[in-house]
Amino acid sequence: MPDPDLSAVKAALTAQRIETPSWGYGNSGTRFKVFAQPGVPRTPEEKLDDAARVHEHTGVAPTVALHIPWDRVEDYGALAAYAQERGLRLGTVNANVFQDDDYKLGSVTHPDASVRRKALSHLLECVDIMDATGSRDLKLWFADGTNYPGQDDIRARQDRLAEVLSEVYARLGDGQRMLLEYKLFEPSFYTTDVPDWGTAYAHCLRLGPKAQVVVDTGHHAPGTNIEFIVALLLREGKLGGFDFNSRFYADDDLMAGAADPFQLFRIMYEVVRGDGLSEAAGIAFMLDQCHNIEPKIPAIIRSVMNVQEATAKALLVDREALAEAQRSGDVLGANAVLMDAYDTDVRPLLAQVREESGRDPDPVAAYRRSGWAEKITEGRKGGQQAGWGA
Ligand code: LRH
Ligand code: MN
Ligand code: MN
Repeated sequence: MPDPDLSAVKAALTAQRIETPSWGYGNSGTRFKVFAQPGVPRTPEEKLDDAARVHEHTGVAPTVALHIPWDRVEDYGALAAYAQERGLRLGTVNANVFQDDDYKLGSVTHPDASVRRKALSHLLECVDIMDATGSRDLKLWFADGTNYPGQDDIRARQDRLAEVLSEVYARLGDGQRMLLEYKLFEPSFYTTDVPDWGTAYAHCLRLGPKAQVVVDTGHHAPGTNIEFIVALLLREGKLGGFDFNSRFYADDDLMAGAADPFQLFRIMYEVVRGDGLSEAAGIAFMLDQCHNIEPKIPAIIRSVMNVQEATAKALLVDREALAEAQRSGDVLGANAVLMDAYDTDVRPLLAQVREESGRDPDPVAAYRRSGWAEKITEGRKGGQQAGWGA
C-alpha cells in the first residue's frame, strides 16, 4: 500500500468533531432496571462538567446535545455561558414529545388537534431554546405510530405530520436546521409514522433545504446496509447527521463501534467518499448512547475514540488504487484496497495526533489518572436519571 498523505489524514482527524449526549452521562437502564452509578450528575450543569472531561481528554468533543425536558433549566443563556466557561458549546436540541400521557395515541400525528397543538408548542419552544443557546440543529424523533391494523388512518397521520413539521420549519431562523430521525419500530409495533430514511427524506424534501435526515445507526432492521443509505442521502444533500451507537438486536444504544466496528468503518468511508467530513457538508456527528452497566465518562471517551478510529481507517483508503481496481473490474483487488485500510492499526496514528495537539495519547488512561471519578463519587450523591428506561 503506498504511503497516503498522512498530513491530510492528520488534519482531518484533528478537525473532526463528535457531539456527546447529555443523557449519556445520566443514569439509564432498560425497562427492567435502572442501575444507579456513583457520581452521576444531578443537574444539566454537572452533565456539562463531565462532558468537559471528555473534551479535555479527546480534544474533539466540544459540543453537548440537550434533550428537553430532561435538561430543562430556567435560563438557557446562562447554561450556554456555563458551557462556554468549560470550553464547551451547547449543541443539538432534542425535542421530546414521547413522555406525556396525552401522547398515548401519538404526538404530532395524534388524531386530536389539541394534542397536536400541544406537541407543536413544545417543538416551537425547542426552537426558542436554540435561539438562547446558539444551537444550530433541532433533532426530531417521534414515538408516533399504531399498534393494531385499523387503529388509525396511515395516510391521515402522514398529513398531520407534514402539517406540524411545516409549522416548525417556518419558525427556524437563519442558520438553523431541522433534523428528522427515523426508527423502524418501538414503541409502536404495527406502524411507525417515520419508520425509515425514505419517509424522513420525503418529508425533508418537501420542507426544503433546512430539513435533513438523521441516521441513528441503531434504528434499522438487522442486515440493513446503512452505508448505502448514507451514500444516497449524502449524494442528495440530505444527510444532516448521525446518532452513533451500536446494536446487536434493536435500539440497544451500546457504545459506538463496539458491536460492529467494520460497519462503522464502512459508514465513515461513505462519509469520506461523499466529502461529508468537510465543514461545508455540515454533518453533525453525534453519539446517542446510554451506559447502563459500564462507567459512563470513560465509555463516552471510548466511543469517541471508536468513531475516530473508524474515521482514520476510512481516510486511509487508497482512493486512487480503489478507483483503478473498480474501473478495471478487479473485484478482489478493490475489496483488498478497502480491507487494507480497515486492517490498519490506526491507534499509533491517533496517539500521535493527540500528542501533537498537546494531549495524552491515551485518553482513557489520562481520565483514570485525573482523579475525576473519585471526586464526583465523593461529591455527588443521588445522581439524575437520564430520562427514560425507568
Ligand atoms: C429514539 C432515540 C432518539 C431519542 C433518543 C433518546 O430511540 O434514538 O434519538 O431522542 O433515542
Ligand atoms: Mn437517536
Ligand atoms: Mn434510539
